[in-house]
Amino acid sequence: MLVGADVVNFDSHRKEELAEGHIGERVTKRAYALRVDNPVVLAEVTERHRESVGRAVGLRSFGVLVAGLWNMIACSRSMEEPDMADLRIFSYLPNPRIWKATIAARLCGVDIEIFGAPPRELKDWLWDFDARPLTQADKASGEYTREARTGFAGRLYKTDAFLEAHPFGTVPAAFSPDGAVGIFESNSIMRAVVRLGHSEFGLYGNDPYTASRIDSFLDASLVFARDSQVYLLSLAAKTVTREIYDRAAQAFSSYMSGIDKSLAPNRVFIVSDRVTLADICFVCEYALFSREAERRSALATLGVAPITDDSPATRFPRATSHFERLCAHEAFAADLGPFLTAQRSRIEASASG
Ligand SMILES: N[C@@H](CCC(=O)N[C@@H](CS)C(=O)NCC(=O)O)C(=O)O
Repeated sequence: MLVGADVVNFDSHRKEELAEGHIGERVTKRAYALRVDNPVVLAEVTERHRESVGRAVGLRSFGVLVAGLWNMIACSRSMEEPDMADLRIFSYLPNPRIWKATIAARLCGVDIEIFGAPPRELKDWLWDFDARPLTQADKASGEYTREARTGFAGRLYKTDAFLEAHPFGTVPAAFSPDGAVGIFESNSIMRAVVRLGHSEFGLYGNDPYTASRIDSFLDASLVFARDSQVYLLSLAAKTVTREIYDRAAQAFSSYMSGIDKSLAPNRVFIVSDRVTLADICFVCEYALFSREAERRSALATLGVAPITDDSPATRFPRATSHFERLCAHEAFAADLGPFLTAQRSRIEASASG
């Protein structure tokens, strides 16, 4: 649990909202429901969420039988007025970049829906507002075929409408409910959530100066995220070089020093007296970067150890304890909890293997 009077305040606001049946409750359910690695939660989903679950989970997990069920549900649903979420996000799953949006959504009562599949399966999806697994005809037509650029290899399948909404062609890809507006870059998707939500929680500050200071942290995170992404992708592809490693180490050190300093001498949050987008972004970027420790053997071939082996808790004590405290909060734990548990076993396996 977080400490400090402001947090207590913030928590009680949220509970009040939820007690009134606020849609924030649905965010949590929906986010859980759409975790492709946890199909058990199907039972918890309400009737109107089933189509999304069928798409995100069913086809992968249960094959043709569920595909039939999915079609039945989709047909019956098309006869009703669809229950539109405030924002739709398409991505590979799980994806720490999306957690920026899901955490923010839980904290300010926005209803988002998430479509996607694990990274290796997303190359067999049609990337679109109505994203779905590809059919043989989609593949054969050649109409949607594009060269992958970042994080994927070979071919991807994207509609023209997707590329119009998302000119950089990347995921996570968010859309307005009618699909007309595409929002890209995970920080901007998180900003969209907060602009759609309840401003009284102060997630984006309550005055132009505070909001701009929050932006400063988000921009700084993007500089770090660039080197972090190059490093993580090269680790996964086993193409990491000493130069990439050194750049990532430098970027990590610089970002973490700034965050640590922002929390000095004993501030509870990075920007204001309550949680903001700067805190959410930091937690997600740190979690994403920490995945490097799962690639110990790829690093050993360079004769180096994971960058996070060099005791971040000693070098950046405020930043690391901030991460831990926020991860324990329910709005963060919903995403970070399962990730950190699974990560512990992956790191153990990579150390012994
Ligand atoms: N900085 C972006 C990163 C997005 C990104 O680079 N996505 C990659 C996957 S890691 C992608 O969609 N690549 C599509 C392609 O290769 O065409 C964010 O935070 O959203």
